[in-house]
Amino acid sequence: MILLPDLKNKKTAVFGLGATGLATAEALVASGAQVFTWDESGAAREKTKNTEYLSDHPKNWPWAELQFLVLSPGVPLTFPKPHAIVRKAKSAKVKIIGDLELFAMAMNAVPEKERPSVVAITGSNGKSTSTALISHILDETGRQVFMGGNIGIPLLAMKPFDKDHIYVLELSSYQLDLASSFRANIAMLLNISPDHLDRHGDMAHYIAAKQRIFYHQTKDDIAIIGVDDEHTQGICAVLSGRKQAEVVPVSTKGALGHGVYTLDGRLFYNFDGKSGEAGTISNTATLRGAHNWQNASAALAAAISLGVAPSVALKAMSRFEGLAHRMETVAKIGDVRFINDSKATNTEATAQALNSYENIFWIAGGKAKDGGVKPLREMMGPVRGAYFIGDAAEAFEADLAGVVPCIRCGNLAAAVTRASRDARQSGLADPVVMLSPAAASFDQFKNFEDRGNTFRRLVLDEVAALSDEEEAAAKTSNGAAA
Ligand code: UMA
Ligand code: ADP
Repeated sequence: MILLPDLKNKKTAVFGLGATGLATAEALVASGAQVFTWDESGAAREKTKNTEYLSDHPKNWPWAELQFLVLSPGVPLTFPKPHAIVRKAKSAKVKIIGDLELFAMAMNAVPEKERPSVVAITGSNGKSTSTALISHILDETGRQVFMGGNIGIPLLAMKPFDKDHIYVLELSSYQLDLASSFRANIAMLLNISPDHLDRHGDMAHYIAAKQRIFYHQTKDDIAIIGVDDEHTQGICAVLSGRKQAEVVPVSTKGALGHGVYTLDGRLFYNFDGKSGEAGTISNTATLRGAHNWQNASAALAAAISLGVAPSVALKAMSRFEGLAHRMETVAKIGDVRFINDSKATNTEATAQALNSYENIFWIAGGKAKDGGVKPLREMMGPVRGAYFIGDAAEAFEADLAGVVPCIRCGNLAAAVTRASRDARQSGLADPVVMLSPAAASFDQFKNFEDRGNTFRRLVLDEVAALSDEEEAAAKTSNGAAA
């Protein structure tokens, strides 16, 4: 765990006792602080039994003495409206921070020359893939690499700092919104498309939160930025003008005079006085599709910046196993491939998935985000049938009716059965049944992992049922032959 400086006997508060809150409370206690916690769920509060950070309702907290309030990322700070705890903290003039700010406070307390390296990754899509890919490359090259943040291991539960460590952090817009002194040696913004607008209010606020990843960088630092969308292009122009850190643009749409780019499935680099071709990425199955080439290009830029030879980075990428729930092949029945892309919770991520295959039997829906799926109308070329589930089903059908055959299935089980049957009977070459929801999971599932795991189980049940049927048919025909 990471210990925090100057908190001995100081009073602090933590609101929200999920992964972030629990790790934060433990780190604060271990740092000598007195910690007051609360969560609106009784079950979450139960977890504080037998700990030194017992829950007590915020009305009983010593507000006048609190150093700060650590807010969990899932608690609304500003939109749709500030949570009551936010309003209370503001009226009591108590600073509101997140776990990223505590990570920064711990790092800033280390003398500069003894600090470990920090690589921070954000973007609307591709954060987890890029974070895991960079960690994998560094791990293969023998570095002491630690991966955490929004990807699952809370920031303060990571290994204590050591000069030789490299921390590779996936950061969400919620975490960035609650940090004011965080500095990354290598900061990466992959792309920006509409997401989480319910929490940020509008695109301008969402973009502002993402941009915070570059705050506090100095001329010794590297800013890696995807320039394939208009929002990040604007940010890249501003950063380049500011000359605060070395800016390394990344693209999959064409050659760059300065930066890292993919052209015809090959990766090229041209920055920091080095240029050349690193190798071919298009034959790495776990990094299929232009969106993954964006992740690979950005990862190459980070690896080169940390002294890894480009060809060595490429070789490591070819051994990347990929992450579950991101365009993950879970089974094949005959010619039909079943793909779990449950992590595609917005239209941009689903657009990438639909662009990567032909003859798709597409399962989508869940808890819709602002804007629906109208932007996907032009992506329906390879889609042979759309099978909608969850709260969003009706709205998705209204957005895509007339462009693609739409079938409302209610739940995932019905959708898998129907899509699987249609794909098998289609007679098309290499059909694909793909769960790529373009929506959040919370209407029917605990989270995207639960949704993806349910899909995998349903598909494996389907595989078992079909092989039973085949066996029975073979027995019958053998019997008939006898
Ligand atoms: N809670 C309240 N009141 C509220 C909201 C929440 O009391 O108004 C309580 C809940 O009862 C619950 C706890 O807060 O007990 C949940 O806290 P949280 O929603 O902040 O989630 P954590 O468990 O701390 O997980 C967070 C990230 N979740 C969010 O940002 C929503 C996890 O990212 C991350 O892995 C974890 O910290 C460790 O860093 C998940 C995620 O969905 C993967 N992230 C979003 C995304 O990727 O799109 C940003
Ligand atoms: P995040 O952590 O930002 O949600 P993931 O790597 O988990 O990103 O991928 C989430 C979804 O987005 C998956 O469906 C994946 O196929 C898609 N995706 C991955 N990388 C990108 C990218 N660079 N651009 C757009 N979509 C992407």
